[in-house]
Amino acid sequence: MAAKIKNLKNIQNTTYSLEKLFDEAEDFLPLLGTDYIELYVGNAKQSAHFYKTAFGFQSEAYAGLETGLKDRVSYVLKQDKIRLVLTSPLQKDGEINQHINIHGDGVKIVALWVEDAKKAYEETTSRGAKSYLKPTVEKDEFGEVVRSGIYTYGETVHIFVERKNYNGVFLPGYKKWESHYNPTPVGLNYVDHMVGNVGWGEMKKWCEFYAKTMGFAQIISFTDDDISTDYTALMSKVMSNGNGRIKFPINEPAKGKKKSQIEEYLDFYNGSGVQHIALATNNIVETVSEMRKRGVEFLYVPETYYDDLLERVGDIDENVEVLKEHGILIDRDDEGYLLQLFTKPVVDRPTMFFEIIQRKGAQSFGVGNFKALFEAIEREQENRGTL
Ligand code: TYF
Ligand code: FE
Repeated sequence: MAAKIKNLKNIQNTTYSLEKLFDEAEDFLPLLGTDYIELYVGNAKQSAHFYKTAFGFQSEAYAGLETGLKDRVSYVLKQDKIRLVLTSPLQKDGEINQHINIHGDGVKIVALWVEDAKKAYEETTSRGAKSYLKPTVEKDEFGEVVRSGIYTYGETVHIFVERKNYNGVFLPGYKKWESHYNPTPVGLNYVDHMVGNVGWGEMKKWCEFYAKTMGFAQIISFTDDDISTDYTALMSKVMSNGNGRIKFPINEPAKGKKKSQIEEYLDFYNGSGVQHIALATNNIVETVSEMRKRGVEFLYVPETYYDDLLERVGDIDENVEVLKEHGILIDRDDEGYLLQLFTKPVVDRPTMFFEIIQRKGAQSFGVGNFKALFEAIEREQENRGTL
C-alpha cells in the first residue's frame, strides 16, 4: 500500500514541461483564460444569494423579465477573475428544465476566452467536435461579442467568447445588477482547474477529444493501480492547453472494494459532468476561515493527518496548528508546495463541489493528499449510505 502511494508520488513529482509537450505544434486554439462558468439551477435568485454570502461573489450583471427575456433569468457574479452565471428557467419545458430535471443544479457551460470565436469554432468542429452554437455576433451600445460553442462530455458545453473591445457589464442583453447587499469577497482570484467525471471506460475517449479537437496535451496520469487501493477507485488524467491556463482533469470510475465516488456522482448526475471547480486564493487560511464563518461546509480531515506533515512536506510558511484547525491539506512537488481544501457537495445530490487551492510553486494536483482526501470522501459516502 505505502509502495503504491509512493509510486504515485513519483508520477506526480515528475515535473511536466509545457514547452516540451507543445513546442512542435502550433497552437490552433489559443485560449486566454476561463471566461465564465454557467450553472443551470432551480432557483437562480437563491443560488446567487448563496454564492454572494458564502463564497464572497459580487453582483455583476442580470438578464431576465426586466431586460426583455421571457423564458429564463441569469445572474452574473464576479470575484476577481472568476465569473459565475446562474441561470433558471421561467417557464415549463425546454432545455434548461430538462437539464435540471436530469442532473439537478450543475455546470452547463465552461466558457473559454478567445481572440477569435469563429476560428475556434472552425478549428474544433473540423477536428470532430460537435457543434452547440454556431458563431453568433451579439451587439449593443457597449460593443460587440462573438460566441460559438461545442459539446464536451455529457451535456456539458464549451462556449468560446471573443470580446473584441466590449465594455458592457457582461454580454449584450445584460444590465448592471445593482444590489444593496454586497458581502465582501473572500479572496478567490481565478479558476485553477475544472474536473470532469466521465462514464466507465470513457476517460481515454474524452482525453483524446481534448487532444484532437482542442490541441490539449496530457500532463499527469493516475491509473487505478495508483489510486484504486483501499481508498477510492478512480482513474484520472490531467489535460492542459498550451499556455497552461486551462487544465481539465478527467476522472473515470474504476472497480474497487467500495463504490467509487465517481460512480456515485454519475448515478446522481445521471451521466458525465463537472465534478469540481478549483478556485485559487493567495491566502488560503483567510479565505477558508471566512468561508467557514459564512456557512460553507468543508470535508473533515482527521488530526492525525498533521502528525507527520512536516516530515512529508518540509518547511512551510504556514503555522501547522492553524492549518490543522481548518483542515487544510498540503502537498509538495519538486517545484514547491500547494495547500488545498475541498467543500462538501454544494447541492443536495452528491455531485458538484468546490476546491480552494493556494499554489506556492507546485503545479501538481495534490496526489500526496489523495489518501486523506479519499478517506474523507468515503466517510461522507458512508453517512449518505451510498458506499
Ligand atoms: O483535481 C484533481 O485532480 C485533484 C484531485 O474526487 C482530486 O483535485 C481527484 C478526485 C477527487 C477530488 C480531487
Ligand atoms: Fe482538483
